[in-house]
Amino acid sequence: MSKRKLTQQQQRRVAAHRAKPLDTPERTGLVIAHYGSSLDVEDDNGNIIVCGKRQHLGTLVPGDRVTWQMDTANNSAVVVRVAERNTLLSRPDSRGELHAVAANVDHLFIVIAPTPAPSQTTVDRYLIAATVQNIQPIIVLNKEDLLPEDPHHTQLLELLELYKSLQIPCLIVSAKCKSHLSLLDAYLLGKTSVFVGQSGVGKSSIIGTLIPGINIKTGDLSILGKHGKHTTTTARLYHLPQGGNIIDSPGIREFPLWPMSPAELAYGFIEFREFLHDCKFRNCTHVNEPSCALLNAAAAGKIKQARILSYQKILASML
Ligand SMILES: Nc1nc2c(ncn2[C@@H]2O[C@H](COP(=O)(O)OP(=O)(O)OP(=O)(O)O)[C@@H](O)[C@H]2O)c(=O)[nH]1
Ligand SMILES: [Mg+2]
Ligand SMILES: [Zn+2]
Repeated sequence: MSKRKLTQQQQRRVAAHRAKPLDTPERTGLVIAHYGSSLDVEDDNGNIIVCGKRQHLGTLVPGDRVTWQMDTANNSAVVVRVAERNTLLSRPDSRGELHAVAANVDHLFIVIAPTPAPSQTTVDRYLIAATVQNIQPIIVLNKEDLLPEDPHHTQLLELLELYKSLQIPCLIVSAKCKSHLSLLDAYLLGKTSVFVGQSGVGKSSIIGTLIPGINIKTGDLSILGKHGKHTTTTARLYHLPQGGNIIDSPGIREFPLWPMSPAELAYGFIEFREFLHDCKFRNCTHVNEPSCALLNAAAAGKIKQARILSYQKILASML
């Protein structure tokens, strides 16, 4: 049976009816997760309310503070407003379209591990996203227990040294052995943090260890490797018993960046900034131009070669 098509006027009337103000009391809440158009919203008493939302609100993500009301006619709850966001972590999909991941985040925990092996450009992309959104990044090397036998042990520690030299906090932990996890407390307590990183590095395992008793799925690496599947499929916010929120997010293989100019990209590498105005050409892309202040700084050892290479690799991937 074919669906009867509504005329434009009818469609407008339907939309106006749907958006009609409700006369039930307005209540505040925190978005915990979203599943398609359905949201898990925590009310002020800690109860989870499954809500729909007004269409014009766009995507709402964990960390969003919202106002919701009961729609008694439909016996459902509806989010009617979203508070202005302090920060928003977004990531583009393979077509370059930006998608919000988490809102009102203070700290971005970039989780890496000996397996699956980290990609420096992925870490650098996350660092740029954090810098642009004014979110403090922290790098966590998980699976410390695997380090001694790891053939790339030295490179991994060198990578951490590189980020430490850029004043980025770097922590080494093991969710499995529950070792050194208290190092995270200083950044977690009273803050909203989001955990990101490749699939299988142990984001959900760390969160499950930090908050005993929560129901959080962790994956089997051998299956992950075979099918490229993610164990965590949607971002979700958890409360720390000591105060603070952690948002777990689905892992990805490579974190793409939204299209940006060479100038914006270079600005995202914090240690490049002091050299950026000294290149001979104002539109220098810092690849092979003569009298490039950045390349000169790298040659003089003032900037790490690995970071220049990472910048050039990300730039090339955007062209
Ligand atoms: N040896 C070791 N294995 C760990 C550690 N932490 C986690 N794992 C294992 O790593 C695998 C993946 O862990 P998850 O926590 O599901 O990884 P994830 O980063 O949440 O993955 P996605 O949800 O797919 O993004 C599981 O088999 C864990 O048991 C650790 O400290 N040491
Ligand atoms: Mg997970
Ligand atoms: Zn230059």
